[in-house]
Amino acid sequence: MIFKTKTILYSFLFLALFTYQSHAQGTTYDQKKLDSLGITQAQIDHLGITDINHLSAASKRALKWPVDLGNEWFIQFSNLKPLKGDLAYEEGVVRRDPSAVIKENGKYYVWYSKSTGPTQGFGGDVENDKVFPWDRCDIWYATSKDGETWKEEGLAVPRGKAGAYDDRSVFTVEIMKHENKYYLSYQTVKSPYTVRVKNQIGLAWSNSPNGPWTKSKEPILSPADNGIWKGEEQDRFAVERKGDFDSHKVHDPCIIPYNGKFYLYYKGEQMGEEITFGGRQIRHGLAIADNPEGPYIKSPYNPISNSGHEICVWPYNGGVAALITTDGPEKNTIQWAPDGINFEIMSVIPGVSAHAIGLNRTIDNEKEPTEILRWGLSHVYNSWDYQSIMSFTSERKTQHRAKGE
Ligand code: AAL
Repeated sequence: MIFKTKTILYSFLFLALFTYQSHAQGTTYDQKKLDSLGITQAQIDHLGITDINHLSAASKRALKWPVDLGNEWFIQFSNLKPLKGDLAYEEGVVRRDPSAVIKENGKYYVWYSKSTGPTQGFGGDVENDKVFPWDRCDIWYATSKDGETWKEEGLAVPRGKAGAYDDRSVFTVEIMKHENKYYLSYQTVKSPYTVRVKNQIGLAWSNSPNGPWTKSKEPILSPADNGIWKGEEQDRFAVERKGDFDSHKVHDPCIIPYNGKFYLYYKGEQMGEEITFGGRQIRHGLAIADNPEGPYIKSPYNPISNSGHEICVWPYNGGVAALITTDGPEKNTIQWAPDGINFEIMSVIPGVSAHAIGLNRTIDNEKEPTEILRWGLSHVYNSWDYQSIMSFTSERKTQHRAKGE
């Protein structure tokens, strides 16, 4: 009996010591076994996996991550800061969705959606009411010496005349400068602004950032025409067929010169949109043109994201980087595509305080992957009726230490 107890005790001690040692030092696996699983010893050590014969579902996913990912793409955003001067919050006025910031004549320039008065929503008379804060908007612009105090310069692009495709609202604008010409791309809505109304993208160009602007006669991009509404009632969730990811709305345009062509990234909204395990069904698309004015042809690879909201893209290292926020299972990630089309997750970042980002295109975007996000513009909901433009900063985070550590 005593002998038996001793044997059991020793066995336990041996086992405990063995387990401690193998964990303390990490287990070295047989190369054949590693090869059969298609993994390396370095991956096991990096991920701290206890036993490759018992891989959890989470470890199996982690083993698919690239080992050399690093933290170059990992950042955190600051809280937003109010602007000064004419772009400070003004009761009764909507200023939102700032474009990128560019520098001309020694001044920063920004364009944005501007409207006045409260939002009534869709419950009443949509012919005369204001259904969203971005309804009944025109595109205005402002300049600044320091990026903090802004002077509103005036109207850049007004809504179209009654009957035009942009007669109800022009909003959510982006700027592109190419060969000394300026291009504003923006969303357009034709009246009446019902919940089923299709949203399109328009373009205006000028030889000066101060205008005058010439508008495209037709939209440069429209929703896919392959969804079918169910019934006559204004219900955007009732569909016979949903159609492509952008069958209802094309939004948030951003054109960048890329590989000798013009890449128009946009947000798609689908007829019969659902809430998925990542939130709203929102995805991004791409349309490519040989000339800035178009025609823009949608990529057969669309959608090129499975998540996101407002478009925030910049060229980096021969490819295109994108900040993906707000909706979908891959929200709060920064992604990069070597060809501008096939995006992979480069970092998963803490909640993004800065939405509808207006990137600061004066920053050297090639310095490091996220350099362009060091400061720029965003907007805030002061209330459901009124929004104002704010500034953001972000910083790289490369270590996590306790106070005094
Ligand atoms: C934003 C953008 C578009 C939408 C509205 C104004 O977040 O996605 O611009 O139309 O909301």
